[in-house]
Amino acid sequence: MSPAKQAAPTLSERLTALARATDLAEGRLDDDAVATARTVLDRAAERRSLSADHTVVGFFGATGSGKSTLFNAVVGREIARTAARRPTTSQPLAAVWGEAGSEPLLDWLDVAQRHHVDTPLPTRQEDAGRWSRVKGRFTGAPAPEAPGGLILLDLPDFDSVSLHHRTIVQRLVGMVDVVVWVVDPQKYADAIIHQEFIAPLARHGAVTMVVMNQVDRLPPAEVPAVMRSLEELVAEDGLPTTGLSKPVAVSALTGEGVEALRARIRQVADSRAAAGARLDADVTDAAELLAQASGGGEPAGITPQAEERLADGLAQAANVSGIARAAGKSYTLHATGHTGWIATRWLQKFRKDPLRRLNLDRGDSVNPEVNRTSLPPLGAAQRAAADSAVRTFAHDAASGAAEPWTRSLRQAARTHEARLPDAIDQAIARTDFRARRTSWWWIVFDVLQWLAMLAVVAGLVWLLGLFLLEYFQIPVPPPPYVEGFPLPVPTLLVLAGVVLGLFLALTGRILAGFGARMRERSVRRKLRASVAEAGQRTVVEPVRAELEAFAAFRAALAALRR
Ligand SMILES: Nc1nc2c(ncn2[C@@H]2O[C@H](COP(=O)(O)OP(=O)(O)O)[C@@H](O)[C@H]2O)c(=O)[nH]1
Ligand SMILES: [Mg+2]
Repeated sequence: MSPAKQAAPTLSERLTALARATDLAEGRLDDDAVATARTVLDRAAERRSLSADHTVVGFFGATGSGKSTLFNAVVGREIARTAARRPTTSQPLAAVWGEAGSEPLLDWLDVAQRHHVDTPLPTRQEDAGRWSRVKGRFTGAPAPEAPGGLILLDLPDFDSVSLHHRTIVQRLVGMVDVVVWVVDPQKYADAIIHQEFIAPLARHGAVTMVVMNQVDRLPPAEVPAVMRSLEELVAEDGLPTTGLSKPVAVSALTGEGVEALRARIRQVADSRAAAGARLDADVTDAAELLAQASGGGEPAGITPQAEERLADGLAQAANVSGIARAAGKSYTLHATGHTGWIATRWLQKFRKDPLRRLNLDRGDSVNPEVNRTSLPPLGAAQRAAADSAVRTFAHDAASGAAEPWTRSLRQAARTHEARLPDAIDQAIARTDFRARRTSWWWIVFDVLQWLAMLAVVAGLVWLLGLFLLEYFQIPVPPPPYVEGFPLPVPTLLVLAGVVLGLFLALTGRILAGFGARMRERSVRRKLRASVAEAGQRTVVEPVRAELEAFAAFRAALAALRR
């Protein structure tokens, strides 16, 4: 694929590219198009393994167009009539020039009747005695040094009443190297030959000949008009009307034009290029069919925004916000467990950790490989959210592509549909909530709270002692005072302890609020990342692979384009 490689691809390269495109089309595009491509690939492999020295030329046409008579005329011997037991040709019959390598080729063609001709195709001079009026305008090409091998086939009628005959014709029209359409002045305009036979092989102009036989039946003055009319029809079929496929007028009866036809056949055989040219045209046809099946347009592909949207949808399905909120509340609960006023802390025991309520309270020690949450399976609404996120993602990625690829991209997005809820669950299980981690400032608050409580208790004990001593009328010195305070030290201790405790509880709660919000945010971020990663694995990657298949398919078709 180097940029320097601009030269037209060889047949081998085109076949390789077609094989690649066909493999990629399999299961994605229309089965008929794929089957056609496979047939072309198989036939090409077979034909290329057989004699490259021989050119197989087949005479095709309607009943009575004169194929067998013309066959004999071209060969210069009455082979067809002697070989055929019935007046209509029921089996393909071969005239073979060049023995070596012809047998396997004829076996592949499944032609049993073979007539080996040891002399070259006769020339005009040799024919002179056979026909009373020879009007060959064509002098013929000079005899080549090493004439190419030739297999000329006389075939059953394509409009035969016998299905068996028609099957033989259908098979061989796909196998011969050169197709010769033999028409006659009466039937040359019949729709069947044009629509069902000539037009489908319109790309095979380089290996197609069109012959108007029986021109002797027309008044000579009408011949040019009839030939023009045939030329127009052939042009409508899509064949070029110059070169090999330009119609020739012949008469198997008088020999008119037979030499011109022979010269064309000789030329084609000697060039030894027809077999390759035929396969080349077949490849073009098969590629065109695949391209049609693929349809126009191009998928939009995966955008970062689409990935974001998918992650959002999956996060919603996974209840990421709910879990993050629970993690925040859990944080507050644990924080206030350390920072709250000692006197009221026992009330905390009655509050359940929101993470535990979600079965997500498992501290730091998790084995991510086996761990799963005990979250209930996704509910209907959550499933619907996940489905809709996946569908939207596939829709966005496929937008602009034709139907088969839209379908295959949608399928790709849902490859792991059944696994998605599990993957989401695993993603949550893998996420480290740090639910049990204590913050350093909790410890500071905890110590200070206990000190505050100690002060309260010490003050109370002191005051109680003073009260008891006074009650029992035991004289005691007055409690000490701190400079500037109207209250005695034990009372101050109690008051200061209570004030400090409440102050710590209040500031602790405010700080816990900040911390909880941070924890909530971080858990949400981590969960979303985990869920997004699960989405990447189960949805984005398969879609990406499918987009790559599309690109590879396109590239393969481009690589075989001439
Ligand atoms: N006038 C005339 N008759 C022909 C010509 N070619 C074939 N025929 C006759 O047309 C009939 C059918 O010929 P045949 O070769 O069996 O046709 P096929 O069915 O296409 O093989 C026979 O009676 C032939 O003699 C031709 O060029 N001119
Ligand atoms: Mg015949």
